[in-house]
Amino acid sequence: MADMKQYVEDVLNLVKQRDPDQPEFQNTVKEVLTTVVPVLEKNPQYKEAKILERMVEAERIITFRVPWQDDKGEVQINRGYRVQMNSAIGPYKGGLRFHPSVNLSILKFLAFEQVYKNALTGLPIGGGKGGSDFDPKGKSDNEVMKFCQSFMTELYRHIGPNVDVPAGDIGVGGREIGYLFGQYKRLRDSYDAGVLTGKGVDYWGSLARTEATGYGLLYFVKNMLDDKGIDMKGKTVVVSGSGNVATYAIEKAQTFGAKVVTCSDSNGYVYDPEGIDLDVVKEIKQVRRGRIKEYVEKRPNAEYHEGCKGVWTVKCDIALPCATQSEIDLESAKALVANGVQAVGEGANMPSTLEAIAYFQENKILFAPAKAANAGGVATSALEMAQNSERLQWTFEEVDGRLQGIMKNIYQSAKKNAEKYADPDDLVAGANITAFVKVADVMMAHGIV
Ligand code: NDP
Ligand code: 2IT
Repeated sequence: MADMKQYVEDVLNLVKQRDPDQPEFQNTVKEVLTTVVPVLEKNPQYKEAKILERMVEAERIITFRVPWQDDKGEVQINRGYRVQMNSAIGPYKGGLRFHPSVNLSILKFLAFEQVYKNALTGLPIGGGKGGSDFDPKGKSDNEVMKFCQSFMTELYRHIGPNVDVPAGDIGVGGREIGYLFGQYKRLRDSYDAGVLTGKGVDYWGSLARTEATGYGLLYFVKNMLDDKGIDMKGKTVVVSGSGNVATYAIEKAQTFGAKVVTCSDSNGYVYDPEGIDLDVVKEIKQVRRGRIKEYVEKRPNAEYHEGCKGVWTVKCDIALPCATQSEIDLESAKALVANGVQAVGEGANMPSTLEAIAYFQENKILFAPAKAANAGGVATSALEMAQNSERLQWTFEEVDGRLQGIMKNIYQSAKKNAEKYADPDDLVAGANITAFVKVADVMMAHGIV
């Protein structure tokens, strides 16, 4: 045992040495590697083949200049990235994030997570991530289009339906995917629909892709609660964020009979004691691209609080972080536990810090880790790729039915490996082990590449 623990320590030190300025990447690598020690023990061939050292090194990283002109005619320069982390199981697959905080550490953490998340789906996709420090907030449609066209003018040479298939993430939704696809099509002069997912349903997009991450999160959490005999009906739920994932998480939680009392954006959160009115949220966020504080204008009994961290002090049975990384730190985890939270389901990527996860686990809180719980989005992207390959579009019910089956399968395989290798309720270890073994075995089969 000591031997493999030491091997993991050595690789973590190597990552720290090579990328001292990449804390997010170091954290996600630490989370995965420390949980797979028992499988390394049983499979010494992984160490001989230096599987861990290979996994922590991206296959390829592309960075590029994105020049564009704003509405005033001023020239703007952003930085574009694509991290092609691992293509063992299939073409690189993963979203694009447009947010001023984007840097290589954040994209490498997201790309690393994506490799194992994608493996969990059981579908043939490798892992990657990309994006830019471009801030879409306050930009006109014309500026967003100009930016997307310039971004794609470089990115197009690195992607393709069998090479690398980007999709959305923070700041990249249907509008951006439309502009990106339009420019790709123009540059290639070929209708390669499978090069991007999250497309509009009238141009080869999949029904239910928009809803898939939020719905999938709730399917996963429901599986986890059902297993413990806990009914979601009547439960009080706290959600953070008010973007794509948060919106459809709220929608499905409400369908399951839960009462969602909060949502937020980066400025603050709203608390609605009667339950969030999702039509109001959709009108503010999807139609007007406004701020969440406008919610109280339509719902006088609701309260708006400046600052998004306070959302975790609201009493609830279930917490669903659906905004961004590290939004639940140890202090917030303590507040949730003190208020009696029973379950936490991660809709965002790495929303809980390592200290927060440890605290939830010490306190026996049911914990659904991001790479398992939010895999429904990318799984449905893979279903979109399948539909594009056969040039057919499945019904909403067909896609949603498959999504439910995939989320159940992810839950069951994570649970099985938690029982086999760790604490039976440790789905962090269970999910990591399931995914790691799959990726590692395929890398072994491919030889030293
Ligand atoms: P959106 O851009 O649609 O929404 C993001 C939401 O999070 C907004 O409400 C935004 O508020 C808030 N937010 C963003 N950054 C911060 C921040 N630094 N602090 C506080 N709030 C913030 O993105 P998505 O809903 O698509 O993504 C949300 C999370 O889910 C991300 O972690 C993403 O990686 C993850 N995810 C997304 C999937 C997808 O299919 N879209 C799939 C799996 C995971 P504001 O408007 O003020 O910025
Ligand atoms: O984090 C994620 O899984 C996503 N942003 C979705 C990626 C995708 O390719 O659909």
